[in-house]
Amino acid sequence: ILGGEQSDISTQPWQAALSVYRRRSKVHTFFCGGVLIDSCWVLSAAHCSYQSCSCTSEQIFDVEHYWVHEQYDDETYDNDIVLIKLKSDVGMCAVHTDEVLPACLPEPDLALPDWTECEISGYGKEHEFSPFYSDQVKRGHVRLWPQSQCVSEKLSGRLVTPNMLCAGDTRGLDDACKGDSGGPLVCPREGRLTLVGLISWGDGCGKKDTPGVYTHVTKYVEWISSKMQADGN
Ligand code: 4AZ
Repeated sequence: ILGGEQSDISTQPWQAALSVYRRRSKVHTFFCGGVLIDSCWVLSAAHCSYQSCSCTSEQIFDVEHYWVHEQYDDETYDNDIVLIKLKSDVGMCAVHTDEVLPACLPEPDLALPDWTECEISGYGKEHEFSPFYSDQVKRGHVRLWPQSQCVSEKLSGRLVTPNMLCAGDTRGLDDACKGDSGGPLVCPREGRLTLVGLISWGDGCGKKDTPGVYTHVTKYVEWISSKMQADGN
């Protein structure tokens, strides 16, 4: 997260981190964000899914199974969403605490006003060319761009589809960056923060008048619940 501020995990209790565990060195290497949406279920970006272990910062789980969206396009990042089932022997994974709590999914017809002020979070880079990820979760403030301005002209010509949404800081400060992808864009909705986007891609980080691009979660609510139901949840 560029700009923004150091946050506390109890303010971001749905924030998940994906990492690979290397047995030899006994080191967890972080690579992407994620969002806890139920005790055993995490959403992340499909482009994060070519790895194999999932860990929240306070409660750590292996991945039992994951479903990359059938129409995910590795070139354009269209349908950049993966649903991850956490492994558990007892049918329950994440236990609700002050630090760990699932995010609310939106209703399938949720449409928020343009420029709604929302929040992003993650452990990603604080500067585009920084070699490091942040070791503490950060949060940033971005506004939802009108869909009419969320177009390839604003993003170095890269394709933007209706399954994507744009959000950015009108002050030109806060933005998501490398390592934040898969993590949450949450917006206030009837007094609660609701998951609206997954951090997906952008033209660099924190460039003036250039929004970050997010997977439009509202379009996938049916897809998410059908997968969860088919798995017997
Ligand atoms: C990334 O590489 C990335 N500024 C994510 C978000 C943005 C840029 C890059 C948006 O994961």
